[in-house]
Amino acid sequence: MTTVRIIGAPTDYGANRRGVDMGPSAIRYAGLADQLAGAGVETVDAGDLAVPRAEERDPDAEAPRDGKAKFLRETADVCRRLADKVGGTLAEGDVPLALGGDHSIAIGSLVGSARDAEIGAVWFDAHADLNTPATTPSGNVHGMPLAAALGLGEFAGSDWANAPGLDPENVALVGLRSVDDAEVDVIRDHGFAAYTMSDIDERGITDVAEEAMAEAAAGVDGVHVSLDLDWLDPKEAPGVGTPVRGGATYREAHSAMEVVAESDSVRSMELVEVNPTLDQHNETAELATELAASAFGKRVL
Ligand code: EXY
Ligand code: MN
Ligand code: MN
Ligand code: MN
Repeated sequence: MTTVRIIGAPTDYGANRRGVDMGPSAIRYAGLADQLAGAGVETVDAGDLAVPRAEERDPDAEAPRDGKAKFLRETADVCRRLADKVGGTLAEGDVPLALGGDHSIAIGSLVGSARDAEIGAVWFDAHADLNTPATTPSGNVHGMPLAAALGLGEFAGSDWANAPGLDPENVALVGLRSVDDAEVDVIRDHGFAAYTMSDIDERGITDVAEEAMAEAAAGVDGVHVSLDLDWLDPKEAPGVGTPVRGGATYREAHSAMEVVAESDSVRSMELVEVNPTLDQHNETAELATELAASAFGKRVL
């Protein structure tokens, strides 16, 4: 039986809105452990990483040489510790499930997941998260985690952000609809498998998700599944800090997670960007728990 170890990373250092640090609590309260039990997996809760409040820190304490990245020192500290937890979980034979927090925590998840392995990554997100300190329009690190883990731009050679076991040919982005010009160039230059909402409209989610998982899993030890709740349409998932209209529907999201489960290649996963202060009756957190259960194999029959 698979054991999923839940690791909370209650950060909002990388986001432009406060409140996403309450995500782990909201997701647990919404019934994550029960949902996963329904998928036939055992869960162990490793608790939350200790994260100092943003108000107590200086966002510009460690300015990058080139460009802007707020709370970079704090983000590095959280991601180093998360990488240790994720890597340690895998070393013990369990599957790590990280709960954000904003999407900057993915740097820690990816570095930890790739510690002793070659991995792929599938990125369910409205955004590409491929900015660097030099290209970011906002300075928010939640718009940079994929670039960071791939060691792009100012992240090249980083001792905490770069995951050498992750290569661009094993990265697939699914559901794109808000991509900055500099990110479009990165996608073209590196040849990522990138699927927009229009691709999903034209081909259907099952076809797109199957191809994305196959791209991510080709020739590697396993796949990290990064689920940013803003991948879904804001009508389904209102409790996110950077909503973008025209996202995945409830059924499309479940179908995609069912494809994820069927691929039998999930090595690690994260649920990020749930912001309870913007939610309605915790429904976005609830949806996150349901989608995690589908990704770990829950079926009606
Ligand atoms: N591309 C924009 C930026 O870098 O500021 C917005 C990024 C939002 C990232 C969200 C969580 O996925
Ligand atoms: Mn994201
Ligand atoms: Mn996003
Ligand atoms: Mn490599």
